[in-house]
Amino acid sequence: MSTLDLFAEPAPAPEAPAARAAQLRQQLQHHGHCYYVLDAPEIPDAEYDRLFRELQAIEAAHPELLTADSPTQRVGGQVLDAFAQVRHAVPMLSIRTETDTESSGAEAFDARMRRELNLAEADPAVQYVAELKFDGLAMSLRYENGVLVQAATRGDGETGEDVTANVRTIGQIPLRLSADVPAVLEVRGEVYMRRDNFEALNDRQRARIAAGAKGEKTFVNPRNAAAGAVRQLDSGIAADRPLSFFAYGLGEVSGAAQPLWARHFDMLMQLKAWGFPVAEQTAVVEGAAGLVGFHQRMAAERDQLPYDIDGVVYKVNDLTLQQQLGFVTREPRWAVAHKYPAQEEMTTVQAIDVQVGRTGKLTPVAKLAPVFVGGVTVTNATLHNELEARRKDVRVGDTVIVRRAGDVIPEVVSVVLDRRPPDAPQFTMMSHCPVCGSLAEREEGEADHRCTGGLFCSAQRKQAVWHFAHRRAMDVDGLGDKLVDQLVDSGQVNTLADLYHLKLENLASMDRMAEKSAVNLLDALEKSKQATLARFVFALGIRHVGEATAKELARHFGQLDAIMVASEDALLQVADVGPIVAHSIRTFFDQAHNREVVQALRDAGVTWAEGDALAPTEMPLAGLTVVLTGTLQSMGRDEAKDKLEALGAKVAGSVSKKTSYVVAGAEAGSKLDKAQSLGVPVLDDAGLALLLNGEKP
Ligand code: 5U1
Repeated sequence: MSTLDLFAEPAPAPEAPAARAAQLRQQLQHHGHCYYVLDAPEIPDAEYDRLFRELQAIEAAHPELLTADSPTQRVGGQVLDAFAQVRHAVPMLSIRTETDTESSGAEAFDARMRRELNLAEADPAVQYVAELKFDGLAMSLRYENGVLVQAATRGDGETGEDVTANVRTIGQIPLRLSADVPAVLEVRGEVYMRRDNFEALNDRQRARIAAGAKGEKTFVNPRNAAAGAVRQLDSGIAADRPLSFFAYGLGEVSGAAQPLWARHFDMLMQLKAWGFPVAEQTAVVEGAAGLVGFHQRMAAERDQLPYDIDGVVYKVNDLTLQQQLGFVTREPRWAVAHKYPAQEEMTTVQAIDVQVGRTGKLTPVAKLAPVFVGGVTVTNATLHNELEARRKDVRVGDTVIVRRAGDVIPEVVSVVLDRRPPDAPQFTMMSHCPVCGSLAEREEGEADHRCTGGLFCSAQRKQAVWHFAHRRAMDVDGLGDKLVDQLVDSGQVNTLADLYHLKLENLASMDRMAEKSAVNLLDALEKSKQATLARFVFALGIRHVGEATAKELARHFGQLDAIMVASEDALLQVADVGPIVAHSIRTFFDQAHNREVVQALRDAGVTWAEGDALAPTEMPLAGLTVVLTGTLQSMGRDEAKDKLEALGAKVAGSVSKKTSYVVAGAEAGSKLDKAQSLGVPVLDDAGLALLLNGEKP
């Protein structure tokens, strides 16, 4: 039966519990097989759990419907034929699992324990061991006379699979223990895969698939990868998949001279002393408050752990009390697992939109049927870029598994291919920006498409205005982020040139804008109209054109019109400009709307001194290296730097023997000391004025 068949049938009406129970049993059997036997789950755990709970509820309400073969009557999965079967000397128990809020679950467990132990209110708090619930594969390790003789999976709790050869490859599992261990010691715990090892494994798998290897696949999550590795028939392959282990319990223990421990925690510490990994977070806590505190701490730490956990486990610490509490079917009464909200869920893709970011990056975003995952309702998941969307092959109409861990943005983990509608089209990135219609381009070697609209694209407008006003661009003092947001959002600034048409009344209507600040801003805008060519070119925000490149362009071409019409070949002649930068400049000025913005800025009065292109060597201060330090009286350091560079000097940040001059203002510090010790000439404001006159002092 395919998953499609399973989901195609609508759930029977509530008045037909027998039919629904039969259907659920069939579905759970199918998915249990996929999960436990094939290691290839088709649905997220949360979906499986929901079906399981629905069946449990029906059986509880209608005990006559309970059948011996119901999945609710079995702890684990089936045993693979290919592995030898192992009968556990002591059954591998399951654990009562609850998905609860942190306090009510812990309090209910503590209240249950106190009731079962007949404790009065005045009696002291029960002591618990709080542990992590690892998201891996339960394992029983049997040591005889200190030697690992067998590793077995849980299987159905009574009979598991002999996976000794594979488990021997796990470096963390001791093959031989010190001589003072009991003659027979079965250590129980969880085999898991660390997240970094999982990522590395999937990278290797992708490389193998890309190289054409047959039968290879990537893994959905670390647990799935760990289970796949443990069930490898070829232990050489298992060894290639790095696994880890945490111990948390015992099976058969015999041949010890006297009782070895009185508390669960002491037993864990003994296992640790014998060389088994025990999670360092394991803690002894008192009463419900202690359990709640642990739950909260672990929920906060969860995403920083190097491995996945899906909840926490609470156990009564005192072994005598554990014995007194006993078992219900296959679950001990003295333990409970509290699961965190599922981090993976299944939903459908209703559309794939393309969003344009402030830097022009085009991001495909899957619009999802709302789904509650990782504690929030998720309706969007980024697909990052076209390559990623294609790699995952996400299509409109697809059923997908969505993951949201902690505060990390939700992502599509994989597509449930069985449920893909027949004519779902593959995603293709659009050729033009969905916001402004400019060309969308992907540069060679880059994954992202970008809108080339720059100044013109409204999605990029805030970023463009903010960049334009920057101190090192047009230097518009007082035009901060918040004000830019308001001006753009209110529609007062649609193009950069609109900045120069702002009136006092426009600014006064903005939040937290005093009249004095508005007047100052208008003055700053007016002052900024007297630019330099380099600052203006930098202010345009052409991709890849930083401050240094803008200066080189200004120096090389002398005039804006020359830059605007320069071919890529001509641009390549400029120091600092390579093919990517040349292409970016050409593309920018090829767009009519960008040329229109430039013209509108000129019309608004933005101007700069234009000159002929000068070869750098012909400039008056060519060949000089100047260091600026301290507070100058005549001008700010940025202004001095611009002026010196415009005359061909290089302005450096540190003093060396090669420095031509150090210009030192008030409170100059170590740079001045160094200049003096190296004998580099030191200039004051007057000396700087001479330099800027093109004279060498
Ligand atoms: N940490 C931990 N995980 N875990 C899982 N302890 C623990 N104990 C378990 C299980 C199934 O079972 C025992 C309570 C029998």
